[in-house]
Amino acid sequence: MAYQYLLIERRGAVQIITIHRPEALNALNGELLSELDAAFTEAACEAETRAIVLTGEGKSFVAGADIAEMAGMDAAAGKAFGEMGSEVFRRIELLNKPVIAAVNGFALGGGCELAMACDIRIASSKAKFGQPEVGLGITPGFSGTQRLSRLVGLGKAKEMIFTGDPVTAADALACGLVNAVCEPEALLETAVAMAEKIAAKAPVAVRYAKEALQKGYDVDMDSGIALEANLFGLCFATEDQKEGMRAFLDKRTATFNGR
Ligand code: CO8
Repeated sequence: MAYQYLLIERRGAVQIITIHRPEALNALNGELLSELDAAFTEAACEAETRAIVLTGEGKSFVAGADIAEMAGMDAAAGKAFGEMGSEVFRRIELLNKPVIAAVNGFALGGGCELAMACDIRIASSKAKFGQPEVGLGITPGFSGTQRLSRLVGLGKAKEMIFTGDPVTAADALACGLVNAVCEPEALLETAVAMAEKIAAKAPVAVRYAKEALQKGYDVDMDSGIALEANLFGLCFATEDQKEGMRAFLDKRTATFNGR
């Protein structure tokens, strides 16, 4: 499918999705959100795609939801727009494949929320993260109040959201908002290398591990352990489990077919 605001590139089993709306620092309008949803849904269905890297073109990852588009909204339209973004981000979070955000620059408002919906965040040393919404008269609306506190703790999330102050990549690393920071020129390759490493593992096992981590995070410990047990058991119904263990015993590298 052709997109107005996205560039799609394949590198073996890794798909790179680049947000490309540089004239507005990749701000998320309704159309861009719909395209993101379509691109991730497409990637979810492609057997050859085993991991996804999401990045932005230019000096911004995403500078937030489109303020010009939101400016005239009433309460009902604001709620609908917030719900739309939250639903798209939730689908990314629950996608059947791992998603790595390569945060190249500004990740503000909806941009920070989009990065947080990804499984892993790698930041350029030039990246800036923040939830500046209260300065615009709104709260974070794409689930930022929920994900930020889970990642950095309630106190730090309140500080970031109440003040609206952005944090540097180094600060984001220190508070657990990102997994790693690297030089801007190494960012994409670092993210792709991690995605390739994941893509070489057993795809069904990676998918079940993501499901156990993601769904188990929001339930009590015993329910989470039961969820893990079910998924662990299902792994033994896959060809990849047979291959992975046989390869270990044969002292060779496993080749997984994703079944
Ligand atoms: N929306 C629309 N346009 C934007 C946005 C945005 N979020 N961010 C930047 N742009 C546009 C600018 O208007 C400008 O356009 P033009 O050239 O036509 O004037 C162009 O991008 C370049 O921007 P700047 O000239 O401002 O670039 P600077 O390098 O000087 O500044 C900043 C970069 C600091 C990132 C600055 O652009 C900025 O502060 N942007 C807004 C950041 C922000 O507040 N983001 C949060 C938005 S609110 C949000 O995301 C809520 C999500 C939940 C929504 C819930 C639905 C109701």
